[in-house]
Amino acid sequence: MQTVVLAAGQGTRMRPLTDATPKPMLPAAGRPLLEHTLDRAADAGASRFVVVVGYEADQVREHFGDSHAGVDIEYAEQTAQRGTADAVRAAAPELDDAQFAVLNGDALYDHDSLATLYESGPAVGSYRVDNPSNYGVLQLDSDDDTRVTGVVEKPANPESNLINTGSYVFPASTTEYLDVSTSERGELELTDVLETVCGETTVTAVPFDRWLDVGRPWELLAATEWLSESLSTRIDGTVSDDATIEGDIVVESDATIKSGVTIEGPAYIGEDATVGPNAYIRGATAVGANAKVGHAVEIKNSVLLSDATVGHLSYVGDSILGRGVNFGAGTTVANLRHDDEPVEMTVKGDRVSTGRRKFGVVVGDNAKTGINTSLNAGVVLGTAATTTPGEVLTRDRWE
Ligand code: TTP
Repeated sequence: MQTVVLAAGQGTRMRPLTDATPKPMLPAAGRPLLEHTLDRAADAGASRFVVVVGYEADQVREHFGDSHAGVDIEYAEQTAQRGTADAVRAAAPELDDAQFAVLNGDALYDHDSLATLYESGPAVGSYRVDNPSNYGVLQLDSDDDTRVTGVVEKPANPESNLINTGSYVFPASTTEYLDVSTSERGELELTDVLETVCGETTVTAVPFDRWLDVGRPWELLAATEWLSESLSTRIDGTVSDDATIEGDIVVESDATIKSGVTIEGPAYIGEDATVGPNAYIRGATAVGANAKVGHAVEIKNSVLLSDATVGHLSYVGDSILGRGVNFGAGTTVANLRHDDEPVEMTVKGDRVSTGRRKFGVVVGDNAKTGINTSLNAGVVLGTAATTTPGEVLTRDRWE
């Protein structure tokens, strides 16, 4: 089935990690989110992809070129990010006159559920949650609870706990309904298009076993945890004879694991990366290409993007470090509150719970810490921001 994949968004809730990187290109377990989505869609039955690009479009085009997993890719450009209906409108001229799937390029779907969605069109992928009021909740026909009649955004009193995953199979005629009016939050929403389609034909809710929308920084850790489950050991780089490796670990070519290192997988060590000597890596950790983890450093359940360096005697837990970050020696991340409550973060000016008892810091590309910096749980250090030696950072610093 022809599949439109939305990858044009600005990813504002993911800042500073998206200051120069489109969100679908952020890596989980060593590969961009979008690559995982395309893989699963190809397995589920995608016959061709129309990838909608916009924000930092060239990074997507250059990475994927004109095919992935044996499936041809065409690109559609969404010049301004006006919303998901507008993104599909940008793709419409590329579509054949047949039903088509729409997926978000920054969400993860379980393989079998996606295959079921493809077989069940017209259909919407749905997911059961405990807190439906935070999502778009599916409205279902009172006589047939597999039939979708619409979507209500963030209802105070949700009528079900089945939410919209943003994955759809639409009939060909949907392209006639893409001109919707601007929603309350100021966007052209695909859910408004869906409402019209539900009035025209039967749309089935396909419950997904697993789904993850990667919108905010801690969800990138959740994506890494999920995708690390399917890593299987592959050592293409060099591992010292006295390093200890447990669990499933990928060590890419030209990566070096030095003497005295312990890695408890699942873990991913990218091309040309260096770990150790005497470092300790645990949890679902991914170390990007050409990153450096120095002597006696501990990294736990974290993501280091390419070219990040963590100097000797540092601790990084439950954190995300952007491209080219440099942590001075003795930098320590706090990842737990004294009151044991979930760590909070500020996202677009709002204080929100990460839902995680353990959560560390989010550091933008090329930020640097002075030696012996302490970073408090939930703090953001922005792109190219710095700290002085011995500084204790308890509030976000964006520049
Ligand atoms: P969102 O996650 O709602 O938007 P976003 O990715 O821009 O992130 P943020 O809200 O943090 O700014 O978008 C859902 C999907 O749709 C996602 O895959 C990006 C894509 N999208 C577009 O392709 N074009 C658009 O205009 C918008 C708003 C989203």
